[in-house]
Amino acid sequence: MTQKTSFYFHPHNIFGGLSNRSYEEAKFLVVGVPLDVSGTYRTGYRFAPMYIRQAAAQIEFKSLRYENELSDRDIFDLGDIALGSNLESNLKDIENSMLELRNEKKIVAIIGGEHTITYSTFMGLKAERIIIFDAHFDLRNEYAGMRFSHATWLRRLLENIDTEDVLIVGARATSFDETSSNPPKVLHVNPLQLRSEEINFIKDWFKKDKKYYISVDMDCFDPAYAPGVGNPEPEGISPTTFFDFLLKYVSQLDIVGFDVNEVVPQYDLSGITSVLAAKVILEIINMILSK
Ligand SMILES: [Mn+2]
Repeated sequence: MTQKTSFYFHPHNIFGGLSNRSYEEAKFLVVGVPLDVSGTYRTGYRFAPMYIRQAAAQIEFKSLRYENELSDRDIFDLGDIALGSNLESNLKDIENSMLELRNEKKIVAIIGGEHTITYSTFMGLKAERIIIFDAHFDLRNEYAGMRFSHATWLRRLLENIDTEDVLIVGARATSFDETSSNPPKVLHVNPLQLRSEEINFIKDWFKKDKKYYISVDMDCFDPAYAPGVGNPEPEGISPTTFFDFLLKYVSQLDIVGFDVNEVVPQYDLSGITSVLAAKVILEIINMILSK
C-alpha cells in the first residue's frame, strides 16, 4: 500500500517541523544545548530546545525584511547534546562537539540552555568576534562560588579574546558587585541609546573581514515580549528594534554560528518567548541566506 504521507506530521520534534531531508545539502545545522546547571533564580533552561523547536513548527518561514523563505533543504537538526550535572565537563563536551561541527563548513544554529554555553560554542567554532544581545554584562569574576556560570562566562571568554572583539547590545543591568571586580571595558549600547539612534559610536566596529558569532540572550528583549527567561529585566528592546539592528549592522557580516539562550518554558505561560526565540533563529537564517 502506498503511504499517504500528506496525512501525517513528522513524528519527531525536528526544528520547524522540518524533515531533515539532506545533511549534505543543508547549510545550517541546528543543535540543542540544554545546559541547566548554574542558574540562580528561575531555572528550567533544559526544556527550551524542545519548546523552541515546536514553536518554530507553527510559524511561517518567510522573512519580511529579507524577502527570503528558507526551505526544508537548508537546515538539518542534529538533536541535543547529551549533558549531565558537572558544569566543567559539560562545557568541554560542548566545545568539543563544536570543534567537530566546525569542520563541516556549515553554519551552526544553537538553541540553549543557559548563557554559559556561549563560552564553549564560541571557543569551539573559533569565531573571531562576538555580538551579544543581553540585558546583562555577565562580567562577574565569580558568582555563587563558581568561576564558570551564566553571570561570569563573558569574563572567562575575555581571558581568551580581546576586549575590542566584543559588542553588547541591549545591556542595562549591572551592579556594584560586578563593577568592583574591575571587569574589562566592553563596547556596549543600551536600550535608550538604541531608541534615540545615538549609536554612531558603534558603526565602525563592524568589519567584513572577521568571522562573527551572534549570541542572543532572550532577556535582551523587554519582559513584555519575552517573559519566560531566567532573569527578566524591565526596559528591554522590542523585537522590531532587534530585527532592524540585524538588518542595519549585521546582515552583511560573515557569521559562523549563533545561539539563542536563557528561555525557561515553565515561566513562559503564553508560550510567546519560545515563539520569539524561534523567530530569531528563522530570521537570522533568512538574513544569512539572502546575503
Ligand atoms: Mn542576560
